[in-house]
Amino acid sequence: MGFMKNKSILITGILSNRSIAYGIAKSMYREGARLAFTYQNKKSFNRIKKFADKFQSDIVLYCDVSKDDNINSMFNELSKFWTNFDGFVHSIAYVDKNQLFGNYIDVINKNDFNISHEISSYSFVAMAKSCKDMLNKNSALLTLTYIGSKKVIPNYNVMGLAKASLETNTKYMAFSLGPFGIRVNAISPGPIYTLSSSSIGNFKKMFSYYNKIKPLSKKVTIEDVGNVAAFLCSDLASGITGEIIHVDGGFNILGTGGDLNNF
Ligand code: 0WD
Repeated sequence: MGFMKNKSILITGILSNRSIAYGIAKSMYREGARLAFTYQNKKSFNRIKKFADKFQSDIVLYCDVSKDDNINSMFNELSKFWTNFDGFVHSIAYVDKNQLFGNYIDVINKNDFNISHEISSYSFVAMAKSCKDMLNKNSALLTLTYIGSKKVIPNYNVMGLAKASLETNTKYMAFSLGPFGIRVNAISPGPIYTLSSSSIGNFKKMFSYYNKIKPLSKKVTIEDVGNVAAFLCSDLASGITGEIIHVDGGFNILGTGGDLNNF
């Protein structure tokens, strides 16, 4: 019997089978969760439908989180399948590619600043606000962040600020929803090749540097992230809320760059 049996979880942010949300869906499904999915782009419906079939789900809902109305109508649709449920995974981030390469001061502008924060941080609390009354006690909400929130990662630029906002959002949400028995956490994975990450300038270089210096030699996979996500959204993690859990092979503990084996 899986540790997520009887849990109903909504998964956002699957774009391909390389998406982190895909690894999360795989782990949650293996542990017995019932899943529902959202898709952002009408063109990707067929693809997401195939993933949903694979996870024995017939719930595939349109949602572009940049519009509050859209979030509300998506949960309204979801309520036709599930009157109550046990949480959602927010695996969504966006900023125009022009922000992900170059000197921060030179490329930043107000419009991209606002969009990155709205989609990558505000949408997490907007979703929670919209579905709060549908969430069972012992529900869990989960988002995905990145170490660029705390330390400078060249070319990550304004997304670092948006992730810092998302992490603090996670903590305030945990405080706000704790009395209702709802937990809120974030996972901070190491870099993983996906459609989004490949648009970050020099990602390949940064990826190989990270893999060279992190304590664990194995590469972090979407399955590694998925397993931690399943744990955090299960009752096994009933005492954990407001946390940012690193699934990065230990990269975040380093206080120095360079190849540790050469010290
Ligand atoms: O190295 C990585 N891949 C890392 C990713 C390391 C650490 C953290 N993360 C985070 C990302 O910042 C993001 O929050 O994990 C989350 C998922 O990232 P991913 O799996 O790398 O990305 P991907 O498979 O491309 O899916 C992210 C999706 C979007 O993809 P595109 O490429 O179209 O931006 O977020 C969705 C969309 O499907 N998304 C939206 N969904 C609803 N409404 C919206 C929106 N307005 N905008 C983007």
